[in-house]
Amino acid sequence: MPIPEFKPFVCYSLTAIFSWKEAILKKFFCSVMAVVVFCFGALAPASAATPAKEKVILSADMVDLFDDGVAMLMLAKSPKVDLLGVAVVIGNTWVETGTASAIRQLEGIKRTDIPVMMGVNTVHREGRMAAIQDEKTQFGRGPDTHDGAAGYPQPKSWKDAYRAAYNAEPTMEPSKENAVDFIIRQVKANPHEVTIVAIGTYNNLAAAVQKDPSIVPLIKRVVYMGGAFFWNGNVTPQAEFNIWFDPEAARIAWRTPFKEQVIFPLDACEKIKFTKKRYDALAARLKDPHFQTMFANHWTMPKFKENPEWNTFVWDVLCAAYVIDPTIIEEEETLPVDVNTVYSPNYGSTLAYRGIPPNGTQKARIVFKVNEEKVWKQVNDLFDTM
Ligand SMILES: [Ca+2]
Repeated sequence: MPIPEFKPFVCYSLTAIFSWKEAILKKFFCSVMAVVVFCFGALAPASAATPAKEKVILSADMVDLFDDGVAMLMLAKSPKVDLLGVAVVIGNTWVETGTASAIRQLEGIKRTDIPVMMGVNTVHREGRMAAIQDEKTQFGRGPDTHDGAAGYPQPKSWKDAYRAAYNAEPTMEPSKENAVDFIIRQVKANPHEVTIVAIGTYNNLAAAVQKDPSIVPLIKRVVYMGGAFFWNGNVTPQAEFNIWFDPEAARIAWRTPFKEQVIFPLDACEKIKFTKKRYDALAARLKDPHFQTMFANHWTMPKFKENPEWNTFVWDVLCAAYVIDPTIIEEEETLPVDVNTVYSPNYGSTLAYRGIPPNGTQKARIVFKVNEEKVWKQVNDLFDTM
C-alpha cells in the first residue's frame, strides 16, 4: 500500500541543502514522518473518546466506614467518578456528626480537596424529632429500632462532634456554602452532567428543587437509596428508614419530574447481607491505622459480640457501586412511585403503581436485584487501598 504523499514545510527546507544523491534519504525521511503523523492522528481520536468522569454530588447522612461512609470512599476513589462534593443531611446522624465523619474519612484517604457542605438539619413535620419516641407506643415499630439523629442529642458543633468521636483535631473545615446552594450552583455550572446520589433523607435535594426549580431539567439523574415497595419495611412494618425519617421530603423528591430516577429500595438492599465473616474479611484488608481504628470501633461490633450470627445490610453501597458500574443491576422495573405522608402507622411507606397512579407521581427505575459478587468486589478493592 503506497504511503500517502506528505510534504511538510520542513521537507522543502531540507531539499535545498540535500544533494540529488541525498534525495532518496529525504524521501525516506518524509515517509517516516508521514507514518509518525498517521499514527499520532490515529491515537488522538481514541484519547478524545475516553469517557468523561461521571460528575456526582453525594447527599448523605454520613457514618463511619459503613453504608454512607463506604459509598463516599468508593465514589471518591473511583477513576470513573468526579465527586464534586459531599452534601451532609440529617438522618442517621445530625449534620454536625455527619460532617465530622465525612471530614475524618476524607482526611484518611487524603482527599481533603473534596468539599463537604453542611445541609438541612431539620425534618418537615413540626415536632417530629421529639415525637419519634412517642410514635413507638402509638404506631409500633419494625425489626430495626434505629432512631438516627432522633436517638441522641444534637452536638454543639461539627468540631465538637469530631473531637468527641476521634479525640483529635480536624485538618479541614466544611465549606462555608450551604449544601442546598452547592447543589444549585453545581447543577447550573454543569448542566445535564450531574448525578445526585441521595442516600440519607432527601431534604437537601427537596430544598434545592424548591428553592430553584430551574435546576430540575438540568440534573442528569438522581440515584436514591430508600423505600420498600414489594418488601417489608425496617423501622416500621411498612417504612424504610430514609423515607420514614422525613416522608414529606421524600414525597417532594420523588414527585419532581427529573429526567431519570433510580431507586435502590430494601427490595434490592436486603438481598445482600453484611455478616461477621464479611466484617472480619474486610478488617483483614485494612492497612492504614486511621481506618483500622475506625473499623475496630464500628457500630456493628457490639452486635456481633452479642450474636455472631447477627447480620445487617449495606444499603447505600449499592448506589455507589451502580454509579461506578451500571451493569450491577440484574432486575428492575420502571413504575410511578409515591410516599405516604399521612401521619399514621403507615407514615413513610412507599408505593409503586402497576395500575393507575395518583396525579403528580413520577416514574422511577426500581431496582430489585443487583449482582452481589460485583458489589463485594468493589468494596474489597476499596478496602485493599486503605
Ligand atoms: Ca444513609
